[in-house]
Formats: sequence, C-alpha cells, structure tokens
Amino acid sequence: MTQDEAKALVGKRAVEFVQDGMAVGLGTGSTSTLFIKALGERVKQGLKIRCVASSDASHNLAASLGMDITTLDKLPDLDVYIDGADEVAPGLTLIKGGGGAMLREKIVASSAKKFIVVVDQTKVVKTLGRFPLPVEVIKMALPLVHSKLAALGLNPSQRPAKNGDGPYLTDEGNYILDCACGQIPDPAATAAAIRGIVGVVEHGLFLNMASLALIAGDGGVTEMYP
Ligand code: ABF
Repeated sequence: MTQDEAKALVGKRAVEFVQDGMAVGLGTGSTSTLFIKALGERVKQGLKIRCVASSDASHNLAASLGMDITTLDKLPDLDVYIDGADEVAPGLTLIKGGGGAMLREKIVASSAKKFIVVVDQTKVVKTLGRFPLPVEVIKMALPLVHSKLAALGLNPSQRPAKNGDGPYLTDEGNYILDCACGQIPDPAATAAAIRGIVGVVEHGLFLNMASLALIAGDGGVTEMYP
C-alpha cells in the first residue's frame, strides 16, 4: 500500500466515527483533506452535521463540498475533532504543525470532547523528534525566541514560504521556527520550556489531547490508545 492509499483508507475509516447531529472539527493537511472529502460524500447522502475547520484551506474545502461549515465562536462545543499528525509516539504524544496550522489545530482540538488522530504508519515513532518541532512566534519576537530556543539546544530555523519567497506566515499572521532538535525524551519538559518563552504563541507538541489514533498500513487500520 502506498502512503497516499493509506491516507485515503484512514480518512474513510474516520468517517465512521461521525454520527448524525454531531458538531465536527475538521483538521488540516493531506490526510485530513481526504477525510473531509469522504465526509462530504456522506453529507451528500444525507448525514446531518455542523463543522468547524482548523485552517482556511479546510474551511474552504468543506464549503466547496456543500458542508455546513461555520466558525468556532459560533459553534464552540465540538463532539469530535479529526486531524492528521506529523508524528505519533506511545501515549499518543504528537508532533503537529508541519502544515503550519498547529495554533488553530490545538484550539479546535481543545474544543472537542474527543480528538481522533488519522495517520499512515510512517508517522508512528518510539520517541518524538525525528520530525522538526514547529514553534509559532509573534513577528516582533522572532530574534528573541530564536536565541532562547537555540540556548535550549533546540536548533531552530525560520520556515520559509512554500514558494520560497520570504518567510512562511501562518493563518494568524505569525512566523514559524522549526526546531531540528532530534529525539525529545521528555516532551512535557520540552513543552514547558518552550511555553515559558515570551513571544511564543504555540508549539507543535500535543500532549494528553488525543483519545484515539487510527493508523493505516499494510494490515489495514489499527487503533492506538493513550
Ligand atoms: C496537520 O497536517 C498537521 O498538524 C500536520 O502537520 C499535518 C499532517 O500532514 P499530512 O496529513 O499531510 O501528512 O494535521
């Protein structure tokens, strides 16, 4: 099975966790896109749900599929949030934010009773840190935060725009520093250290948030719990 086939499979499986009448948080990224498209098919067949998305891209996709999509201020209590991840480790500790949307993703995940992660098996690791850890930063604080992250040994570098023209800007208009820090043996301690730096808006460590991961691979879809 290719990685794209695995993403499509897990996106379809996640739809089974959505029931009539639910308020649903829609994630961001290529796996979430496949989930949203599969969910859109169910909506066309009569599934009645209301949705909120964690990025402008996912919001616009859902709207284009004719889904009932609103914003979190109008629909603040979600039954379930379904989103991808860049890494999943035991305990369902996650790195997210490779797509640059982790601030809104963390807010929408925090608004949901249940957060289901959808990944292919290449995302599963024993210890987080192979994937660079993203940190979202207020523009004026960039040099300050960069030097403090470097002092913590986290090896930050500023994310460039996707087209290479200038720096990457998040949906909220902030910069991202990607930390190629290697293995993160104590994610809670790393999260606390980053959180303590003034000018940091959010980071990509999602701890104690996910309740289930659906993982697609050659053997089909398996479930992982915290
Ligand atoms: C979002 O999309 C992000 O948190 C994560 O960075 C990314 C995963 O991307 P993909 O599904 O495209 O591999 O879930």
